[in-house]
Amino acid sequence: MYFNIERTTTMAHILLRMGTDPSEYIEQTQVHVKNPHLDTMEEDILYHFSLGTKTHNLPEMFGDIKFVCVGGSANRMKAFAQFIHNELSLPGSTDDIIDICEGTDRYSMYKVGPVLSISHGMGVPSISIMLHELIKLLHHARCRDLVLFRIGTSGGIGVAPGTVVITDKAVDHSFQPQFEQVVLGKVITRSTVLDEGVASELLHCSSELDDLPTVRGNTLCTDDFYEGQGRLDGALCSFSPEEKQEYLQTAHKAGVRNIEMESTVFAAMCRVCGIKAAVVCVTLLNRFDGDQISTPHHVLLEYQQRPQTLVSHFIKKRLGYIL
Ligand code: R2B
Ligand code: URA
Repeated sequence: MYFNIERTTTMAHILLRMGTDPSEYIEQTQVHVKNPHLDTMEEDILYHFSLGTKTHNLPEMFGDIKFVCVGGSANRMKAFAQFIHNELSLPGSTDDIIDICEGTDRYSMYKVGPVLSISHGMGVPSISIMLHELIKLLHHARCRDLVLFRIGTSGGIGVAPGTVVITDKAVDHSFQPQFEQVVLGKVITRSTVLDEGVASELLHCSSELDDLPTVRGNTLCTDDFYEGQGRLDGALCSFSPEEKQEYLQTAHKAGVRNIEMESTVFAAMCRVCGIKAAVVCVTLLNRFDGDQISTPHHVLLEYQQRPQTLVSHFIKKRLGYIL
């Protein structure tokens, strides 16, 4: 299979580029699942990935993963895998990069060397299902020292379109850094604070790249693109333009610089499971100026490349490709 051939070569690349002291960048951290019942199961079927512990050798397939990148669209995550393949000068052709989840059309997954690229769809329920299975997969595969990124698009608040926002805190509708999950009819609240070290490292990486306007700020996560994000252009609208502006102003004062739809559950689940994580989203518009995304398609494509470029730079630096 493609990933087996790659794995050997990639580890050789990495060892060559590691320098004399690998401990400089390796911190031994395991992926912790927080579910005592998993140990009692004879088999774990990762249904939405079409993978399982009995049907697949997960440690062999995924044991060398060091970076996981998730994003909404399957096409974009395939493009990211191809981009990383070229950036890391991996052997073989990008045409041979296969969808590991080809047995299902729920999510797509691509592995290139030590990098896993997966789509998660839109919204909290979709990414949450994917993250449960991803975290179990990484646990079964005995992965260590991982960084997990969400790369995506967002609406900006008071920043120019095309700005990349590295999330400090993923916040809910009342601008609190928390995610509320209903479990057995009760609300469980989890913190959504992200890894400070990875965020600072990403900001430093952005300073080394041209044409990549980047800021750090809080990210508002909503359960809807239209009314939920204060848009006036949905099929329904229950508020006035003034009320919309007031909410966006309050968000801005609370340090919010962009709005998207997955960051709180992403941050919360990674935090509980001991995974270092970051959210890197480009803004497609400034929501103070409007609601519709009218930017030309080719410009949007270039914007969407920006989080990929930044994360790729981070990965290359970590692997010693760039000093
Ligand atoms: C950003 O873009 C999508 C909505 O268009 C959503 O998945 C998000 O978080
Ligand atoms: N994604 C969002 O969730 N909101 C936007 O405004 C743009 C992209």
